[in-house]
Amino acid sequence: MYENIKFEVKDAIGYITIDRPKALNALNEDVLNELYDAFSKVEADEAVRCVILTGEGKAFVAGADIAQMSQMNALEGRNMMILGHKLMNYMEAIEKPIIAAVNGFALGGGCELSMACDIRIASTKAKFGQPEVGLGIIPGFGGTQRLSRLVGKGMAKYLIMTANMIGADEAYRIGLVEQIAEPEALMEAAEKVANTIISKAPIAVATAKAAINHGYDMDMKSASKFEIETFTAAFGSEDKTEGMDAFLNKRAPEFKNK
Ligand code: DAK
Repeated sequence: MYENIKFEVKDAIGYITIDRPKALNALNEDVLNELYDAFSKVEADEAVRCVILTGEGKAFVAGADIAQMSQMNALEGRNMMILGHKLMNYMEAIEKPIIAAVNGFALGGGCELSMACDIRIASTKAKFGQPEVGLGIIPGFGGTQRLSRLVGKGMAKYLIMTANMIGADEAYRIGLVEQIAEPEALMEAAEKVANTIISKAPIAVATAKAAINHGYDMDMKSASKFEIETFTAAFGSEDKTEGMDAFLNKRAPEFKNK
C-alpha cells in the first residue's frame, strides 16, 4: 500500500520504516504524505501504544530530497514546507509516544524528523547534522526551533551555521539523543524503551507528552496552569485508581486505558 515506507504493528508497537535506501531515505513529498498517513493510522488504532520510527539501510534520513528540491520554485518549496511542518507538528500532537531509532545519517530534514519524535535512540553509526546553509538554505522543517529547544541556542547556532556533522557520542553529550546502542542492538534498545512505556498507564503517558510539548512553548505560569489541568484529567482516570491500588497491595498494575 505504501511505496516509500514500511508499516507494521506487532505486540502493541507500530513500526514505521522509511524505505528508500538508494536515496538514503531522502524525504520527498510522497514520503512525507505516506508518513502522515501511517501516523494517522497509528493514532486511530487502539492496539498501538508506541511507535518506533527508523530507516532502511545506512541512513535514517539523509535530508529532504535535493533532486526534487532543486526543481522546485518558491511556491512549490513553500507547499513542501507546509507538508513537512504538518507532519512534524502532527507527530508531536498525537497521543502515542514516538521513538526514533536513528540507524545512520540523520541530516537536514532527517535530523528534524528525529527531533519531532519524543525520544531518540542512536546507533553508534548515526551521524547528525543540519547541512542546509551549505545548500544556500536554512532548516525548513522546524529545525531552527526544535534544535535550539533541545540543545540550547548556542549549540544550535554552532551546528546550523557550520553545517558540521556530529557522531552519536557527541549527539548524546549535547542532549540531542537520549541513548546510544550498538547497531545490531538498536532495535532491541528501542523496543525495551517502548515496552517500558507500554507497561505504564496510557492516559498518564499521553497526558505527560501533551503537558511537556504544550508547556514548553508557554511561559512558566501558563505552563503550570496547563499542568494542573492535564494532571486533573489523569487523576480522574480508572488507571490512577488501579495504579495506586496495585502499589498499596504490592502487585503489578493492570492498566485499561480508561
Ligand atoms: N536527497 C537526494 N538524494 C540523496 C540525498 C538527499 N538528501 N542524500 C543522498 N542522496 C543520494 C545520493 O545522491 C546518491 O544517489 P546516487 O548517486 O547513488 O543515485 C545516494 O543517495 C547515496 O549517496 P552517496 O553516494 O552520497 O552516499 P555516501 O555514503 O557517499 O554519502 C552522505 C552519504 C549522507 C554524506 C551524502 O549522501 C550527503 O551528503 N547527502 C546529502 C546530505 C544533505 O545535504 N542533505 C540535505 C540536507 S538539507 C524545505 C524543507 C526542508 C528542507 C529544505 C527545504 N522546504 C520546504 C523548501 C530540508 C533540507 C535538507 O534536508
